[in-house]
Amino acid sequence: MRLVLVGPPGAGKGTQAARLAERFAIPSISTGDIFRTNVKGETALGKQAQEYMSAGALVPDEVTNAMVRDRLAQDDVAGGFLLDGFPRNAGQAVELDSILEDMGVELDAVLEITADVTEVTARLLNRAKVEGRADDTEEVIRTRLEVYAESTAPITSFYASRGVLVRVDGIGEVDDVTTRIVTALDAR
Ligand code: B4P
Repeated sequence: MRLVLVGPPGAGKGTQAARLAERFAIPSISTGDIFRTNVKGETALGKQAQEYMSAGALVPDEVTNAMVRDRLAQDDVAGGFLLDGFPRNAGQAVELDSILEDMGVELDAVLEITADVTEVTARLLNRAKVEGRADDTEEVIRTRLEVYAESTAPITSFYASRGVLVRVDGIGEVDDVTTRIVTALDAR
């Protein structure tokens, strides 16, 4: 199974990615998690990413694309993978096509998890209280949602036109959303 997970911040990508990775026994690759680990470890990559992340902007494509290409060159993706949060704009989608072509593989599905602005804002503000993530403030959440609408949402049409897009409602209990996703993927 080779999957991409797309959805606005707070739709539940990271939450569902962990469950899907376990179910399909594939590695979950979250660009957001990789960046956060590097910011925490104060690596060169973390220093490059930090200012963009805390402002709610996308980390530049040349940094993100190179990082994903390296990650997908590792042995554990041979049996499949789940990309959580990549691609996030048209340039990254083109790069992913090129990486997959070099690997001689194709995506099985691009899973879009939907949730409205009111719901995702409430979830992220709640997460701010629990985890204290720097990009979960009201102002930065607004920017992240704008970036999603402008840069990321358009790539779903691109994947729909290829017939690989699977859209699932992300509102409701986490278990119910997982069941919806698995049912939708099985139906393909
Ligand atoms: P991400 O880490 O991808 O952050 P996110 O969009 O907020 O999603 P996340 O996976 O964390 O949250 P989820 O919806 O699961 O990106 C962070 C930043 O990294 C970006 O802004 C950008 O700067 C940078 N970045 C990442 N990828 C990049 C790329 N490709 N290019 C450039 N820059 C990139 O969950 C949110 C909350 O909702 C959680 O608290 C969860 O518990 C809760 N929740 C989940 N499901 C729920 C449900 N069904 N009901 C109630 N609550 C639920």
